[in-house]
Amino acid sequence: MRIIRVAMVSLLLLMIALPVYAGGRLTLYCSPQIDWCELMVNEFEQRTGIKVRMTRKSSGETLAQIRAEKSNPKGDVWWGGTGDPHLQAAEEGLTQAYTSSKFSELNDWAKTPHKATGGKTVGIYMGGLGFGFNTELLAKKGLPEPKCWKDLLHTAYKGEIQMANPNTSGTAYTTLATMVQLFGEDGGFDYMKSLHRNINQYTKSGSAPIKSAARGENTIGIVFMHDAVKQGVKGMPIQTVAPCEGTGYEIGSMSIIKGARNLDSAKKWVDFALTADVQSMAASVKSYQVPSNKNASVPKEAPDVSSIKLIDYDHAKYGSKAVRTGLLAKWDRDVKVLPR
Ligand code: S7P
Repeated sequence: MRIIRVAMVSLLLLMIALPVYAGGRLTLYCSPQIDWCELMVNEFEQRTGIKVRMTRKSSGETLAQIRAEKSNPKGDVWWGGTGDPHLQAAEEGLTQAYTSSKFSELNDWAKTPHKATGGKTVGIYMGGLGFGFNTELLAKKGLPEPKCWKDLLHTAYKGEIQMANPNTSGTAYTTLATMVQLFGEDGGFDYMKSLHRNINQYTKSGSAPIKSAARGENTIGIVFMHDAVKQGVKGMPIQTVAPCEGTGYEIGSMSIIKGARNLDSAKKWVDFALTADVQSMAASVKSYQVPSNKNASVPKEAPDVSSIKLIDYDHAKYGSKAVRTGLLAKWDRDVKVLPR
């Protein structure tokens, strides 16, 4: 009798669990903001019945994890984060090719990484780099409003600026690569060394500097402009700046991990994430990047990239293993160790 009861309870539990697992599983490495990651996971689970296990990590950290797991891959898809480390992952053979049926709906800038890597990565959004500042703190400290990258080198800002560490953060690597492209390699590193004197902390995550500015714990944060706009829309005293010299930008990307255990689910995720109405949902969690699907709605809050001086950022070069690892090693050796 007891055996029958146990069997019936087990059967019942299985029936409850079945609708959730019927569609399969997916292990997702997610690099955008956690609220957007969670929104995407919930929507995907509802639409497909596939159960997702998600972890959120910054771009450089995720690349390091996928590399460390190379001989025994645990993740299926890496969604979001700056495109440069996705390009490096493709070059290192850590990701695999897939062309979604949604590919033809994408803007050309989102197709470029796909074409450059034989289909191993694809663009999902775009966003310009800049900085934001806490208007109340700036006024209280009697500091001038910075408008240009070079303004941030002024001695008045000593200890007032925060950025992430370019090894862990895609945002911060984009900053380093942008300075090298704006001012040349020597000029770019001179800039980073001078900036270092004004930095109060290098954070792990790229958006952390503007979150701490929003909390009043930091004055200026070097971040993607959409991450600063998010804080302003939330009602925080944050003003966003598109630097006067011009600025770099990211092609936020997505890749299927080589050796993915749940390849069918991974392909379904890629199709889902390139779908116009799914991309349009980002604005509901105040993620204001420009979506890659031409039919997705561009949030009205998104910084208007047509009115911002964007440099001709060389993604192929700065996403290559040799250049990216070279710049990071040089930053570790010549910048990070300097006294402040
Ligand atoms: O917050 C959104 C966003 O700025 O975060 C991504 C970023 O790479 C993840 O943070 P890290 O800088 O810490 O790597 C960007 O792709 C995205 O636009």
